[in-house]
Amino acid sequence: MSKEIIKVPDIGGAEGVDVVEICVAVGDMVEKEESLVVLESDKASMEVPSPMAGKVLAISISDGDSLSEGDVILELETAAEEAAAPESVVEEKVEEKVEEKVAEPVAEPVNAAASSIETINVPDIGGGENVDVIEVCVAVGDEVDEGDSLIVLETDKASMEVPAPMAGKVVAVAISEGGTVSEGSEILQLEVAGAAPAAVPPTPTPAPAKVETPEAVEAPTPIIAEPAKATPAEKPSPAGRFYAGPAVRRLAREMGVELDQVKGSGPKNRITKDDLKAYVKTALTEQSTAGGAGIPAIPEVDFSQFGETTVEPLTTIHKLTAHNMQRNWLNIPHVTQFDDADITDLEDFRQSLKAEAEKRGVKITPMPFLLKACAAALRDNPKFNASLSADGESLVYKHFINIGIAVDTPAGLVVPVIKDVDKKSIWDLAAETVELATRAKERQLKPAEMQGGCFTISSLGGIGGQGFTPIVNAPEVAILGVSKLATKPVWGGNEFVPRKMLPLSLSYDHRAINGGDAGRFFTYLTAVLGDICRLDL
Ligand code: CAO
Repeated sequence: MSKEIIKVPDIGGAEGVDVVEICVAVGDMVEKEESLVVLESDKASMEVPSPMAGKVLAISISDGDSLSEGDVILELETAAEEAAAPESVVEEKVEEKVEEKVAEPVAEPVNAAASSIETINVPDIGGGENVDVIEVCVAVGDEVDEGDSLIVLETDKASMEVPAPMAGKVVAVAISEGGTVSEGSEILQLEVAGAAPAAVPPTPTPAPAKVETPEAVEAPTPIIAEPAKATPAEKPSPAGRFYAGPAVRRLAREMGVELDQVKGSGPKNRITKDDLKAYVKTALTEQSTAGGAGIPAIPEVDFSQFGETTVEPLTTIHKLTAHNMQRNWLNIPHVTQFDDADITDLEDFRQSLKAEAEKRGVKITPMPFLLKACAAALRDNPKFNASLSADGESLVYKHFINIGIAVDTPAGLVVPVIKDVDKKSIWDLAAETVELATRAKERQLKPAEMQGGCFTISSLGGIGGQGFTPIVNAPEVAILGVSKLATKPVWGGNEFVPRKMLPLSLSYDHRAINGGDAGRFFTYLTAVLGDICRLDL
């Protein structure tokens, strides 16, 4: 084991380069070539890779520090054989450093008219051949200012931006993301107002001074792109800007993340690996929350730690119902209104039909009367027999009255639809309710028998309860919940009298229906249920 001091290598003579990301922490094990720190000058970003594998013992820099060649970055504990490697590493990298500076992008004037077309080529990129184009920052028609980034290139060690050497309008783009370029490759053509500038000859790039082998190990020199003009960090490019080092860009590509969606927390809003990880974590959490509405996920609990458990998969119907319920609950601003209908007379009448019902072989419950009463209320209050258009801009009124009935089956909740309720007799409706409910429980319903509903009745009256708030069955705009009939004392003017009161709850979509509409519908409905003479039996 030995301790090695890792210093800032030759960074092309740049002084006072900002530390924008420290990629490691004390205690981390790093591989050879793994990024240690991302530096950024006003002209380029660069990553300093580790010259050897080892464990980070101490870090001597902080985010935002300004570094120059030779400044200590960190201390590494390395295996003995790793420590022997530095010389060769430094030698090898010294060779790589030749011509590391990048010349001004070359503008080749086509003509010198008042408005000219300039071809912008890839400048000297430190001898790099077939360098990946990872971002094209402009599109045909964009106006660019001098210094705006045109493309971002990436080698395995650094990302570099090629800025526009002059202001102008992009008239053609010769490269695309995912392609490769070399020095001299055409990037794009720029329409430049005024006289064309003289061609800028490639700046001969001085070889850097030979690096003396220091006592301490120098990290390999990154390839540094020095575009001619600085791209101000604060200035967004026409295509929108984000700052990220090559490692982050690589990771983002691997994970399929669009970096322009990620908020950077580093200096100049640079996107760090942690930002990327946090973005992916949030996206996954949101995805696992059904509906993706940004609602915090319900934490998963291992219930077996509290006692014995069994797991039963949901039926398809149950899963579908759950999905629809959540969709409707999240999309519809629900209001639920409550009232009791005095069905004393209706119940007397229903009881009087029992003998006839038996003869007809039909069971007569309150349901057919509810269907009839709802049909009358829907006819009188057409907004309840409507649906909102998908764009929410209009109401679609239906000139037919089809009512769904929620049926509780062993496989889950299903809603068969009785068509043209207003045109059917009490006996027809009673028979159809039993028939559809039976076939629903036997899972024999055809899809068409569950479609075309205008309104739904959900009756728990045969089961129990004083009231509940049903969820609107979109795209319908209202649903009636029916609870258990109870005999209650009602003030008759002189005394309390026992009356059979049916608790009703009306949920409606407040986008389509307002409180006044609902009040009128409910008043009409309870009046019809309370006076069978008004029911078109
Ligand atoms: N109050 C008191 N008794 C009632 C009643 C009420 N509101 N509604 C029905 N009953 C009685 C019936 O008269 C019948 O009594 P008898 O056997 O003595 O005649 C008994 O309760 C059972 O009725 P039923 O429930 O079988 O028949 P129905 O026509 O009222 O309802 C159906 C049919 C299919 C709607 C019902 O069986 C059902 O599945 N209901 C559950 C719906 C549900 O789960 N809704 C929740 C949806 S979540 O929003």
